[in-house]
Amino acid sequence: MMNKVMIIGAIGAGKSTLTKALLNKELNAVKTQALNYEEWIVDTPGEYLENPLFYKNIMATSLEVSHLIYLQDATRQLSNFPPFFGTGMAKLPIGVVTKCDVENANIEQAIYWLKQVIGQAPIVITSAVEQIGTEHIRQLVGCNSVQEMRDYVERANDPQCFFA
Ligand SMILES: Nc1nc2c(ncn2[C@@H]2O[C@H](COP(=O)(O)OP(=O)(O)O)[C@@H](O)[C@H]2O)c(=O)[nH]1
Ligand SMILES: [Mg+2]
Repeated sequence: MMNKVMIIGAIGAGKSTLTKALLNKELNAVKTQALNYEEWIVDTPGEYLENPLFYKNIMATSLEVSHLIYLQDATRQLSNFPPFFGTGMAKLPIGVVTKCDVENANIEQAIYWLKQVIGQAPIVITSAVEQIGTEHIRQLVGCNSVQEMRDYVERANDPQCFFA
């Protein structure tokens, strides 16, 4: 199976914008109302995370992918993830902080939230609009184990991409 990633995050966190940036693609900018399959990425509606009734959909769709991106918007003070949400998912986790380009972004707070969600996992600080961190995500989705992701992060030697 080709490695694939499903992106989970709150409404407006930047899932669809990141999807576009990862694929270098112009997708239409309308709000994501349903699962959106684009090449090796499954973009999800923010409602999937914000309404616990949809958790079963996240679980079911995760069976189709190798990796899950847990997306945290650095411009939001709150997390929509229940604690340890990611540790119950049997897929390779990647924590992603979005909107690091925004002046009032609180990256430390976003990292703190992601650590609560995914435990031990790579975290990448990104801006989809400035294409910061996107290549790290592509490389991590190409990895086939946590150890491969660890090795990649070590080789990359970039403070914007680290193991929590
Ligand atoms: N400054 C900045 N804005 C972003 C970034 N990513 C997304 N946005 C903006 O955040 C808003 C919501 O993005 P969208 O991708 O639709 O969020 P989604 O609901 O998670 O799919 C849009 O206005 C985007 O332009 C980013 O990296 N930097
Ligand atoms: Mg969207």
